[in-house]
Amino acid sequence: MSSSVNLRTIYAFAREMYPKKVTTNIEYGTAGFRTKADKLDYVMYRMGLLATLRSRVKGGQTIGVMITASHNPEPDNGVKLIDPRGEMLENSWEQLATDLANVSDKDLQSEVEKVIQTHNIDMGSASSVFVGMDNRYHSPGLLKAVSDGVLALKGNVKSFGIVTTPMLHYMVLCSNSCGAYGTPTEEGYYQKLITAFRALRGSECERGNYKNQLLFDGSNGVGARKMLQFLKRMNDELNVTVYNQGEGKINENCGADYVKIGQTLPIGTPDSEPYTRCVSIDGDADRVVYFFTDEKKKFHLLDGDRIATLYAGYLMDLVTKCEIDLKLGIVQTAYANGGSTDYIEKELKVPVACVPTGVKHLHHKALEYDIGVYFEANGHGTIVFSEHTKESVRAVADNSELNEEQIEAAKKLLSTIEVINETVGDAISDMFLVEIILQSNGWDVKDWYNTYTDLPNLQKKICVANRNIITTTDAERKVVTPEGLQNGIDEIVAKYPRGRSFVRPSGTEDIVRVYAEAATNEDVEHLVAEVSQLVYGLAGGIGPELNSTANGLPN
Ligand code: NG1
Ligand code: ZN
Repeated sequence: MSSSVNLRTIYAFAREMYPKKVTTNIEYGTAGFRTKADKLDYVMYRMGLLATLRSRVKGGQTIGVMITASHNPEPDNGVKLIDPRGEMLENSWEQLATDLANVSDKDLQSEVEKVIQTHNIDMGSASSVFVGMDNRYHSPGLLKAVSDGVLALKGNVKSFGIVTTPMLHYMVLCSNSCGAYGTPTEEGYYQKLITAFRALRGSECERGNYKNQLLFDGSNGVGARKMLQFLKRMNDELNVTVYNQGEGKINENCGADYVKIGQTLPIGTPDSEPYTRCVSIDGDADRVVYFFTDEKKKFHLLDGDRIATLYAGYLMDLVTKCEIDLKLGIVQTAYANGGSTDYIEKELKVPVACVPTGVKHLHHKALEYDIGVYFEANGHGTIVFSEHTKESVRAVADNSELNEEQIEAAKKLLSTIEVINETVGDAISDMFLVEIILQSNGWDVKDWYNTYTDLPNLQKKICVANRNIITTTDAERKVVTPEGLQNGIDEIVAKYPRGRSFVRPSGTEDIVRVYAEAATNEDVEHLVAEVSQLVYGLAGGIGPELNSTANGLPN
């Protein structure tokens, strides 16, 4: 190991600038590290160290560090590392991240040395770390801490300032693909998406029932700013009114999570005609949901399941027209509405897989298909295309001897690959593709909404002494421990037509989540109450049950 870095700097920096004052341990979970912003300085510094080590392990490829607490409230912040292909950090390194975050300042140097030795890292070798942040007021201070961590190991750090989470994922992949994925700049990102959007949308803005009018709730987050940047460059091709642009607190009474969980309009929604398309994204713009109100002002949600099915229908049509044999699949989690799963299996006739909650699980499963569409019901998702798919589609598009329709479909598919952010769910890119498809189908929200009916469903949060006594299997759909809980759930569920319920410990909050769906609103209320009662008793419930949240129920 050549070491051109004086590792004692690690402790000196930690002691002087980023001392660990917190004694409780923190865990790198599905959302990276996430907690109150004032407890994160030392974690950020240490993640700067880790990102530099990871970059050197990966032969100097760029690693991303995104500072955000996504849909969480303003006082929170968090950090996530991005791997070279723009993907979430590899599993085994999640444990290293947890270990590094929890050692004392004094042991920090030896923990770093351990990583260097285990991975045989040449500390004199090249490295590159990209850092980005959301628009919380404490993010710049945390970004400085990450940068100092990189500098302590004599790494190279580049700050992108305020960017959406998916933009930083994009930058990382662009940098590591030597520009093949796109230009690793903010302008490069806008131009890539706008060019593909234009190619697919053509000059016709309105078609059939599709109207070029959209209300966009930016959740007072970074996505609002970036949407405005897109619009500046887009000459009315998309008529978007952006609200919750940053005048209020991030995610407060607005944003995709608020809309999905509360089944309600975000604050500040402008008055509009019934059936006007409305979009809501979250604070770091990696989730998107659609919604509208009808003539009776009743709220209707079009969530991640709806977006996935819309995409799958469109892609199948293009693939068929291209006459290429490609395997398309949809990946969901247990939270996907049973109505959507039925529709995928019976109407679309597309294979559907169910994986545990957490984007990385969905992403990895989706990579098994030639074209993998994945979405969490909460609106996080994207499409991944295999190299084989890209090559075969390109071959059709370039073969002038084939018929026009076939070539046209292949060209459209190529532009679809360009408009989508393959690295991670991207609210704005996802929204562009939804708009393209609705326009291409000549659909308004009613047409989209009528493709299938969601089963009424409810979620509850239960406080228990130790949520980890609940363990699950079968993509979280069955409980393993505590004993008797699954049998109890089965007995309750059997009483309700189309009933389904599952229980799992949250990965991001200290609670247990109970999900239920059933044929009627009344049934689902009883079902979720009965299962919650059972969980409360068998898993050691404490305190009052927290808020219950409704999907598919009348307001
Ligand atoms: P947990 O808290 O593990 O349920 C939540 C979301 C996930 C995912 C993560 C990461 C639900 C039910 N769960 O996880 O889908 O988005 O946060 O942010 O929406
Ligand atoms: Zn997010």
